[in-house]
Amino acid sequence: MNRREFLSLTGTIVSSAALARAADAPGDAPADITLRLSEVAIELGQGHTIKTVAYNGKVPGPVLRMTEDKRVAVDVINETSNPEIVHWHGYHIPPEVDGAMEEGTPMVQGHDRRRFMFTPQPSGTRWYHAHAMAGQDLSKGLYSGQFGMAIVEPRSGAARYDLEVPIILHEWDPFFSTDKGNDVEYNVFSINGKMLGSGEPVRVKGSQRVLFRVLNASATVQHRLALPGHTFEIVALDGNAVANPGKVPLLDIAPGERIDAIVEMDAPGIWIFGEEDDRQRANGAGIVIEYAGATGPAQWVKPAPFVWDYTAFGGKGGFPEPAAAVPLVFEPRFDGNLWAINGKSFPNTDPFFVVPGARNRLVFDNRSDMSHPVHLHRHTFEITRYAGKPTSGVFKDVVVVPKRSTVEVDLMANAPGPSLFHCHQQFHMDFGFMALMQYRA
Ligand SMILES: [Cu+2]
Repeated sequence: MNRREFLSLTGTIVSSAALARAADAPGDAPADITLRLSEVAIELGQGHTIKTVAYNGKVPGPVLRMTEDKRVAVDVINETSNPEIVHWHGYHIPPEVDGAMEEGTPMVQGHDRRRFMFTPQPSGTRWYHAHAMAGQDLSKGLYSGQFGMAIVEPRSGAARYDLEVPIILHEWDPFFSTDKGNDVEYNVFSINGKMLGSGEPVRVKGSQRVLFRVLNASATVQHRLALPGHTFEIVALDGNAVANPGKVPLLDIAPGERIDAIVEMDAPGIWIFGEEDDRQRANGAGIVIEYAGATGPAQWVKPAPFVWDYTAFGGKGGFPEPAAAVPLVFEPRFDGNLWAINGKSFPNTDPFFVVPGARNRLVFDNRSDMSHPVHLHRHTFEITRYAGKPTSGVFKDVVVVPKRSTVEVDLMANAPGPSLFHCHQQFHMDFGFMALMQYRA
């Protein structure tokens, strides 16, 4: 990847005119996309109907398709009585429309509506979801049904595949699993809004190349997925093409992450594409893949041990020195119920500053005994060093920082305005693990 490509992937120059136009009032022209938030009852499987808030009456919300650089008007109609907000995850769009109140995007009040206008970029597998605080209320934010996939099509050049299948993970019926109330577990799991065995199977034919666009829309759970008899060719992470597409036996995906994987359908049968964990799979975390003409029950085979490593999809590393390097230290506070960045918990965290128009390095230093999938809004970053290992060509907007280790990422600071940085684990984000990135004056 050369410098120009790096700039085009990681940088979006946002003009002040674009900012002024960003949050227009609803006009007479019809919206390109309408998202209607309402309370719904969703049948995940027999005997498992849950009440939640969802987009357009469905869980997940509709798969939205946009074209890179083609401006869209999105109407958000909130039919609930609570203020809500829709975040466009993985987009380089202005803070007024990005969908984080901490950046200045307005909430959509209960029984109100608001139009958001933006120019989708960059292309790739993106998503949209609630960005409201849930705190101790496990019915709100990403614990709810407010999530969906959004695909930004490139202006030109399409990937080669025969069939595209979204795979969207979520959990339901959450509860606090420890006396201290500092971890959340779930009774029910779903893919594409259905428990394993309850929805329609994914129907494939032998020798097809299937692009699975996998999205972990979980509030808190990292997942590992396998499809017995098949391997995954990883072509993109968080929607961004990787430097070194490689084949792996399973997918490891943290909350907020996306993986685009091509699977050659060369093992006829009926298979469970599912979570490695037996309890989660038994409670819904899977989907059936059915070859044309195959019969019998769906098969599961426990995958061999495998260690997921982002750097397997990267190059050798080696970068110019950044204009600035920003250390960000993650630590638990008190009894572990509150998280801190550089010693302070949100809303008291200090903003951190990057040099406009330049390469900036963020140095994540995780001094806790948990891994954290950290997310930066409105920017794409390139992993430059992962747990000590240099790499390049892996562009992401969420990266798992393993416990007791450091991860370094570079970003081009080309999207002025505040950008939210936080752990995508809702129970961490809501309890202090959040800070604003600002551009130096
Ligand atoms: Cu976290």
